[in-house]
Amino acid sequence: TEPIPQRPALPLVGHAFDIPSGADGLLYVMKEAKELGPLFKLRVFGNEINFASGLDLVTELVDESRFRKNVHPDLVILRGIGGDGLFTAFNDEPNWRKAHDVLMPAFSLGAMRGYHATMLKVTRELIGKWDGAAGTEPVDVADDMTRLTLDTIGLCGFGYDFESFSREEPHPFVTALSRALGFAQDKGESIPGAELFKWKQAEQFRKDVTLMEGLVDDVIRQRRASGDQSTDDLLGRMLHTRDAVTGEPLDDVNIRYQAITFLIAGHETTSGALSFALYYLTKHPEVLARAQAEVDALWGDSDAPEPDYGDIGKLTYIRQVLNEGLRLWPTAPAFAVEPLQDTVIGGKYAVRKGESIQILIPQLHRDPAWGENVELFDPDRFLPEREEERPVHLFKPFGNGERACIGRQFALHEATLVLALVIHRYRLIDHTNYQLKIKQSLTLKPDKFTLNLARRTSGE
Ligand code: MNH
Repeated sequence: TEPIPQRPALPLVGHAFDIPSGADGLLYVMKEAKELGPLFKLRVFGNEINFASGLDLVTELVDESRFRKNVHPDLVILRGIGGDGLFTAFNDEPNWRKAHDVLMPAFSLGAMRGYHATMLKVTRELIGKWDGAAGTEPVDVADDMTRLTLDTIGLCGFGYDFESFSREEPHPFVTALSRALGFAQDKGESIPGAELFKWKQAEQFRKDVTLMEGLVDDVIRQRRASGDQSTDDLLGRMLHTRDAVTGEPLDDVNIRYQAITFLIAGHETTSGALSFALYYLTKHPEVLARAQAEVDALWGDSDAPEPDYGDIGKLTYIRQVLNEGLRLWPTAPAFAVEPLQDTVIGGKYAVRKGESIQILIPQLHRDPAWGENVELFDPDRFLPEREEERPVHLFKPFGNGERACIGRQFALHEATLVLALVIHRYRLIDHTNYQLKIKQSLTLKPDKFTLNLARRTSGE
């Protein structure tokens, strides 16, 4: 075997000083992957991190008979927010299987039928706001998409209305969340022990977590008090169904962690995906024209289209646009795996049982197997007839295997509906000649992307 490629490192600190913080850190590891190849190692103080990206290597690493999800140190920090909720649960924590089984039915394709009307209602609130801005003032795309996705998961999952569109400022949950994520990220990157000097931030972190917990505790209490026994949303399922294996319901502490997990995971990534899609549509008028032709074919020039559940499946080009955006900027840009046993990967690199290997999704999504010009935004890569020839593991925006994203159908149904209605109604005016800058806080978003909107008149 050979050692895993790595740049010369300083004693003790390792590569810590080479890695820029925030989104530049992601761009840095992507550049390193280009230069060092499909597998390389970074060391940040005591933590060693392997980064994998080539198609062949990733195909090996997603084999669940040899590898499983790795709950790496950054995820362990996030357990301070999400506890043993699905996203941050250790593989062998019994609550993972229990909650997974209890919640799965709420994410079936059929369940989307039940969420459709609520998703549409929230989209109309976005449109109400954007109608007011059209021709008058620019809109902040990622901020408004965050309003939309938070309200959607709040209502669909918990019957709770964040009322984000009647607020100037983000909901306090969002402010607390982004500060808490920032603290967690900072903690992961800083010198071990440095947190001793960051007691003020640590205290703020505890306050932010308390605010989020307080909100979900209220929601749970209200539902219990209402006597509502229905099981057709996430909260109803968690409160009123029993796990088939143990015959037990989820415990109260776990329900709180699941609620926080879903409120976070259910909105951060989808809002980023919508924002990137709008960015690329703005920069590619020929793609926008095709997408508008698709929605016009369904809804004509109606001022108040009534998309029904069945329409979403017909919006295949919109779906291609979303997928191509997720190819270039998968909004959850990495997931980690670990070997079940000591093993050799890539034919020559020894890795130990439990060792963390991060799969760098944006780089996998730029593998030469995508063809030439991988940086080019081209939704035709996702033409239905080309899906079959694409290697199965070349596109992994939702992670892998049993720990893959449970909310994938939910995200795609919501995002397809929203994107379709938005481009049906507006022209997208790139008033700043926006240059893409990525913002990272756990997930990726275009930073400071604003658009001017104008209502479309027929034929435009
Ligand atoms: Mn989601 C896991 C990406 C939307 C709830 N999600 C994951 C993982 C990726 C991911 C990648 C795997 C992480 C890992 O292996 O460590 N998720 C996305 C993307 C979108 C998304 C790119 C939108 C676009 N996710 C959603 C939505 C919800 C959701 C919407 C909820 C309504 N995701 C989850 C949960 C998990 C997860 C819960 C953890 C699943 C598990 O481990 O059992």
